[in-house]
Amino acid sequence: MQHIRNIAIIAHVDHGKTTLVDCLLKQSGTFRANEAKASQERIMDSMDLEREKGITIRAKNAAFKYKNYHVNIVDTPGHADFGGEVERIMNMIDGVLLVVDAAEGPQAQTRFVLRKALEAGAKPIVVINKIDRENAAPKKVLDEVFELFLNHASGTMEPLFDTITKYIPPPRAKAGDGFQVLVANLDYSDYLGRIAFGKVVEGKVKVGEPAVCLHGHGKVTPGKITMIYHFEGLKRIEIQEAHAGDIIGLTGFEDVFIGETLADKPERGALPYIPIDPPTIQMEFAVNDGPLGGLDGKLVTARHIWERLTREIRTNVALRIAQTSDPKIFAVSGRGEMQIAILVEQMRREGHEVLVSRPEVLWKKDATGNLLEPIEKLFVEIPNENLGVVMENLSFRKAQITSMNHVGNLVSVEALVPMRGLIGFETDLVNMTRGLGVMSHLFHEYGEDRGEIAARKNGSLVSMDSGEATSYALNMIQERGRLMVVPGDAVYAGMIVGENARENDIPVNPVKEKKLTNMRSQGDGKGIQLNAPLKLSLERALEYIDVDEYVEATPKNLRLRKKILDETQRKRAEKTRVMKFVQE
Ligand SMILES: Nc1nc2c(ncn2[C@@H]2O[C@H](COP(=O)(O)OP(=O)(O)OP(=O)(O)O)[C@@H](O)[C@H]2O)c(=O)[nH]1
Ligand SMILES: [Mg+2]
Repeated sequence: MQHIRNIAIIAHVDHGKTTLVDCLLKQSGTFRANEAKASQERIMDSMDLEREKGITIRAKNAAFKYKNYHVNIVDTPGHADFGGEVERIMNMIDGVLLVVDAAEGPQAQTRFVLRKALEAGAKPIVVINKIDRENAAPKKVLDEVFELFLNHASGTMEPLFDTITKYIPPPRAKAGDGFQVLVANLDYSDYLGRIAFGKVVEGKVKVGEPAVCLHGHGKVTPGKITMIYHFEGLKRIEIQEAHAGDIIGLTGFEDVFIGETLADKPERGALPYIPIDPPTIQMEFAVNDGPLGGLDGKLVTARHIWERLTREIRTNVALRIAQTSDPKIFAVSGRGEMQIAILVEQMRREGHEVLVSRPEVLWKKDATGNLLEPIEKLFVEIPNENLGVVMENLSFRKAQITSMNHVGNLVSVEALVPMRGLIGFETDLVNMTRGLGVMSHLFHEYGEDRGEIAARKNGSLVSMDSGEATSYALNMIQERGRLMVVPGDAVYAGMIVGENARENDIPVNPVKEKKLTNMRSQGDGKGIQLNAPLKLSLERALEYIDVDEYVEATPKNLRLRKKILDETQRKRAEKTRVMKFVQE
């Protein structure tokens, strides 16, 4: 059996099956040179009608020898009327040659016969045929054939399934009495409370059994397993008992955290605790108290924001939240501005309005009072040609390059960068590499203060009045910098309507109307050419704003504003950078 192979040739009509069988038979030396068959064409089309019409009507067997293999081969008809012939022979064979004309590409019958073959569990080999034809496009045809396979995912995926089961070893776990579960993820349900997900590392766990939670800081909480789930497809199925190696969800422990161990008894001991990266940046979430507050969103009060944040941290373990001395302001800490921006975006979609501050890093002090700041390990991969600008940008950000590797056209760079310097880097990277650069970062350590990092060089153009922006007014304002609003936009006093070309903030009046004394320019706006406004995405806006500014995020609008809207009050308040510290 080890030396037998049984295959069929399948294709759309006229794509060259029978001719290919000729070649296989002849080149494997099946006929002696003086045999009549050696010079005949389409040997397998032996019926008179087949020869007359030039098509195969009946499926037929042949065989050839190759090395010490005996290969049985079945030629099949491609014409749609004879599909039954193809279907019938499928239980004889284990593989098919799917022949496709390089000029015509896959056709209706190609699809049909491939489906039959895959349903029968035959392994396919694609043969792109007639590549000598004038309009042959073998590469394109190959792509098209690949598409066909994607439509039969169950069939093609089989080699991958086999590879997974063959190469991935069974779970590292051991059977026995009692149990240990290492918690790797959390979820929350209003009915069940906290659900801890993880692998049964040892033993077996049953519903109703007493258990303990071995916390990361050494504390032990006694409790009971109230429910166990495992996964079937995307569904969570309740089960009564789970065994070593299973990945399951458990309920019964409200304060279990990622990295901690659930076990049958304290003596079982905790598995090595894997701490998650600490939050290194913080942003303020505040009630939208601006004049347009509540116009777009339904969830606008401090209570709405706090409830939403509380719900978020039940499952999002990388975030921390805290109340501040101002009941309308909450502190949200996390691993990066993107992570927090995603939360803001979700909140907008749920109908929330919220003011969000610029991300500020969380500092620490060492035993002797020296300032320490979070240092991240940065990984960047960029095209060679962008190396110069990226390195320059990184050096402004106080990055210390630790390694650099050239692979083909790409360079991968590793660096230690203060988190402060990393804010806004992703946007720069995308611009510097036309989107080809990729980056990621991990917490490295709290290290010594890396010193001054240059911040935004432009001040803001701040509206001094409320109303609708007019093109007449914006036309004058755009002389001073870049606009962020368009005519017709609602603006208010204290709102940022543009970027000043200079470093300071200046008040502007975007709602001014032209006096209608000059008859010729009646019909405000005609003939005025405004430059395209600067439209910032949420993430970009968050890293763009200064310490005394907010992004106003509502379901329909993103606006930038000064924290203090009143001009006189704002002038009196000093723009000081308040340092935020980690709350241990
Ligand atoms: N240019 C070119 N023509 C080919 C090639 N292979 C086969 N043909 C021609 O294509 C036509 C059909 O060939 P067959 O071998 O009868 O095709 P088939 O798939 O067996 O056809 P059915 O059995 O009727 O479905 C014939 O005229 C062959 O000479 C090739 O590689 N290049
Ligand atoms: Mg044929």
